[in-house]
Amino acid sequence: MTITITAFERSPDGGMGLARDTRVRWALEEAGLPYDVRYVSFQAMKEPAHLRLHPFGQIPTYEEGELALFETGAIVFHIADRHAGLLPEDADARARAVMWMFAALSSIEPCILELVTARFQEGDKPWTPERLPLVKERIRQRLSLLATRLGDAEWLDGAFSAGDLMMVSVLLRTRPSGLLDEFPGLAAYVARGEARPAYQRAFAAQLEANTGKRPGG
Ligand code: GTB
Repeated sequence: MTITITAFERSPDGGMGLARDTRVRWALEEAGLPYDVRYVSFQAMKEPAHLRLHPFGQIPTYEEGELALFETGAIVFHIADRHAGLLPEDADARARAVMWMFAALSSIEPCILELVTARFQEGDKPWTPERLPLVKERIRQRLSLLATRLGDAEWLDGAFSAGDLMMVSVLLRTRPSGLLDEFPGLAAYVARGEARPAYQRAFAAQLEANTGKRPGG
């Protein structure tokens, strides 16, 4: 059955791979699934046809036959649950991989999004210079604890899983601020994720869609 996802017609990051369609593309590539992309403008995202797919008028969405999903956590879990390669067979290991997906989305991503909001949506507010250091410190606290837990391990819990895919995707958003490089262990972990051929294909596809160029091209 054909899988169709939605992505920004023009991502505000110009193809850095930070928009959330990249994590869905990555999961599809890891699972070896072909997919189509429907590109939507900011205006089209708020129109009834797209709102039927995504109640909050955002990307990405995922359609497969009668099934329509939004929320990258749900989409990546669906792909990982139905196809080999992203979740372990062992039930306990599988539960832990899902736990790491949730950790990425609910214990790490929110403080990173706070920084995005503080800089880009509230950057002109008078309180921003005072707020930014507090927001950054909250991210540092979380990253420090995550770095301690990861230690010298290659991945968060044994073999690469959807938990790592989600964590690496979330951590990538700390790179532009310089915060990721403050944690060399996490920076190396993210680099291992980016080195995966499936990630490379996902990144190249979104780059080409946004710039017309292939990586290095
Ligand atoms: N919880 C949802 C999920 O995980 O699927 C969040 C979806 C979401 O935030 N989608 C964003 C969106 O559609 C795109 S990814 N925004 C448009 C809108 O709300 O009107 C967030 C994003 C946007 C831009 C960059 N960037 O330019 O670097 C990075 C990430």
